[in-house]
Amino acid sequence: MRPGAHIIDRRVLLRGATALGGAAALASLAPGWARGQSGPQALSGEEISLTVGHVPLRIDGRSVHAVGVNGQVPGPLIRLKEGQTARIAVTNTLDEDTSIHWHGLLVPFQMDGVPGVSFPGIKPGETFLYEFPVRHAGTYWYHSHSGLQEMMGHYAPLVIDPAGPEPHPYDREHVIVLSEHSFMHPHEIMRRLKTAPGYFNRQKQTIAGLLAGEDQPLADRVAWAGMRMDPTDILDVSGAAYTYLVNGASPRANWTGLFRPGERVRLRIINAAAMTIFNLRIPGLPITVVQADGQDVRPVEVDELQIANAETYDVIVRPRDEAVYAVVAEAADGSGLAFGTLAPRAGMAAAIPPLRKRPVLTMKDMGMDMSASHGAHGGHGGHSMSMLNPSNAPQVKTGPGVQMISPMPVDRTGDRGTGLEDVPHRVLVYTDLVALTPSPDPRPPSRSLEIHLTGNMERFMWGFDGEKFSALVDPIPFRLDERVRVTLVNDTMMNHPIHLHGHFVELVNGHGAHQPRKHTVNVKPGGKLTFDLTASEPGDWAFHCHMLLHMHAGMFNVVTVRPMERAAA
Ligand SMILES: [Cu+2]
Repeated sequence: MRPGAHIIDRRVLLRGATALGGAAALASLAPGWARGQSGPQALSGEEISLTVGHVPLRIDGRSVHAVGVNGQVPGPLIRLKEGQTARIAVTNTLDEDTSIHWHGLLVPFQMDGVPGVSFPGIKPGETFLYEFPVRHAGTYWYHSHSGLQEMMGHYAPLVIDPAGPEPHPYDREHVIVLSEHSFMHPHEIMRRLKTAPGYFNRQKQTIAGLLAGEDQPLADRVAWAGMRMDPTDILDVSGAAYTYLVNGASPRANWTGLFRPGERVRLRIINAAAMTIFNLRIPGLPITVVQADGQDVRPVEVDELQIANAETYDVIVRPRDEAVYAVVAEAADGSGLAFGTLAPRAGMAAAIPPLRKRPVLTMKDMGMDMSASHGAHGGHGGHSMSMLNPSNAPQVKTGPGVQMISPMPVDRTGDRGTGLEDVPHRVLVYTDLVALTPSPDPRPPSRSLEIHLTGNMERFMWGFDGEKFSALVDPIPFRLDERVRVTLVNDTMMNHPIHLHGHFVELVNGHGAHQPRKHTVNVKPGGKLTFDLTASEPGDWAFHCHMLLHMHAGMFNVVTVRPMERAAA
């Protein structure tokens, strides 16, 4: 941002703060749906107007500058109906370009909202008209694809009601948008990560922890240090910098959703965070998952689920008594939590639980499943040599941007997510997801493709196949309507939620024709994951990690889908 822009931001912020002030500001900024009500507050119909601009946000009494939509963070809920046409005019009042990407919606690529890929972006003072047919139902969201605006508040929920009957009936619903906000500007966060990796990791292992028998044994610790890896480095940006939010409300502000005992309450959970994976539970209430990434799945009952950035899960809970229930979304590194309450009456608050034991990464997260031969990693630093063996992946361009190539990556779709390995209750894993209806494309894949997720945590460099995105990187070509099996191999020790625009991919998880369809798939540290893709949508599509700063640092490419004759040219 230019220096002058700060002055303007500040003035806008001060004016806003003076005009509204304190709790009144918070109340008037929070949209109706975010206050636990549902219904008429949503924007719906054929014509919708949105304005992107500076928003003075208050979190726990402190003011912070945000970028919002229609003066709100999160922005307004858009509610559409399958089969309608949407015409959404977006006006930019910022002093920099903006954009809106409709995350998970199948739209013509010119309406997909990625500057430089699908359209030029929306200049300051301009209005861009998005126009597209609404082809499918489900819970989605929308956000900026310009700079780091998403990290500053430019995100919001989007719900599409089905044209036909709802396959999973419910009596009441609440939208739950999980996110984070920092009092530090995103560019400053990025700068600190570049200069001091692990800057926000306040949970490093200590001598006291070692002596107490917590964390890693000494031999492992010496080995990890030799490889310049930190097993507590789970999320790049932690609770040290972030306040975690439910519908824009901090844990203290306690977002509350109401219910009447016995009702089936549908929660549309959206992870709109820029850098945070959440582990979500509602102690005392079983959670029935009925939809993943907007696509219906066979109901599966769990006690906790992990939701990566950009994923959505629709769940149904059924509180049968007059009690209050805590909605707890813990950051996967255990550094903080987002919190809200489900209650039979307004004004009731559940207790905020303490954080659980912080997770520590294992050899499996480094792409070495040594469960069968524990002695092999006795830890003398010797196996650091094997961390960069390119024979495992000849297509990866090795260099400073590649710190390791997973020596023995295994499919981890059946594994619990980071932080949930040992919790004593039922946890959703990807292999639990079974599509309600069979795949629209029964053909077997005609070719397969492997893409490596690479990085150097020491330098905060990220990419695909060893390359940071630039104009020089070749796009990934698909022939229109071809069916391809794609395997993503994670050569890093971080989770990467990978998002392909314009398509649903079918996660290969053992359920054949009922493989779940997703727009975002989280590839676990050191592991791999496979999906089938029918390249049915012509055009240029963004393909990237949804950790915003990973994308910003280069884990991004363009997928092109072309008819055969043009692909050959
Ligand atoms: Cu990533």
